[in-house]
Amino acid sequence: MTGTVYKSTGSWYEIKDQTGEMRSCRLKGKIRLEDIQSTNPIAVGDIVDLENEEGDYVISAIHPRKNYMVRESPKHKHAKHIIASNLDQAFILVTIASPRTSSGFIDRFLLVAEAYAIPVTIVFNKKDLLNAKELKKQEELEAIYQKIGYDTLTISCLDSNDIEKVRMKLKGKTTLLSGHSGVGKSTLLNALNPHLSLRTGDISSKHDKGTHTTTFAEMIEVDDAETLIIDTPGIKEFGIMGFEIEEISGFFPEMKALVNQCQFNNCMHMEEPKCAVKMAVSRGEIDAHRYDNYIKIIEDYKENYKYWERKK
Ligand SMILES: Nc1nc2c(ncn2[C@@H]2O[C@H](COP(=O)(O)OP(=O)(O)OP(=O)(O)O)[C@@H](O)[C@H]2O)c(=O)[nH]1
Ligand SMILES: [Mg+2]
Ligand SMILES: [Zn+2]
Repeated sequence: MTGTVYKSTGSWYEIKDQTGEMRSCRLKGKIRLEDIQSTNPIAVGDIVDLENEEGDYVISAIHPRKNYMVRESPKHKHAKHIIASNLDQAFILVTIASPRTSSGFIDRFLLVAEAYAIPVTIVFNKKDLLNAKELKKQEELEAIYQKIGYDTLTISCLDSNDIEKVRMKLKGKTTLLSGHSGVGKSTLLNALNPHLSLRTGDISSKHDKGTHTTTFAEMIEVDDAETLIIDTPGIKEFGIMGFEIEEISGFFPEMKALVNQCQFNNCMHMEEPKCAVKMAVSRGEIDAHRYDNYIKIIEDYKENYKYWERKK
């Protein structure tokens, strides 16, 4: 029998089996895990085989993943944490204020999604809270990301028309919902389906941050069994892992489009001469913040890379 992982708490997994029944399962004792580098060998979205072991079903194998979102484990440096797998698309929920989402976070998320060809919609939430200056800032950000090919949406969870726009984009798909704590992921799901009554949290007035209300990723059926959303705990930092350093610029679409015009075909757009990307940045054709975030990612990565070199 096969099933889909709806929730994982580390030792127990909530699985919807092929007949539609929900089951609590654990991992079979002797299961061979290929992904030993990962802190969570089984992720929400995984398709698994189930075996009957003395009346209880246990997970006996994981099917190959179509794709997945991965980051460095916040608890174990240099270990991977699979956020979710087998996705049709991802929504990154972003807020300009309460809490403020950094562009570094957005760009890291986009790069990992790009690596696995997962389409992303950047959803700007809490538009009802923005003053004129913040609204302008948001429109500028939207324009930057639209120009390089990303879909954007501007919403408020308090606005039922906006909720319907979101609903249309979700229909029939499996969507990962990600973002900092407090941006409104669970609130959005409750607005889509009030029967869910997911716990939501307040924004700390002192730190302008969320309070990590959702603690485990969970697959949720909105409207019908084919429309699936994965609600996730808020992410503070999105550590990049698992790529060759030279391939990272290829996950920035605007850089990828220019690399053929650089003097060196393996140009990383850093110190190299006659770099088409750096020229485009200086002409304002590539957003300077995106480029700075890229440089920061590479610098962080080099630190980790030293570590991996030593481990070899
Ligand atoms: N004004 C306003 N408040 C919102 C909106 N969306 C969410 N909120 C509020 O933001 C706070 C945090 O919302 P949550 O849904 O708990 O945020 P979350 O992203 O699920 O947070 P974690 O589970 O901690 O990752 C709650 O107080 C919500 O009521 C919105 O569009 N407008
Ligand atoms: Mg939540
Ligand atoms: Zn270059």
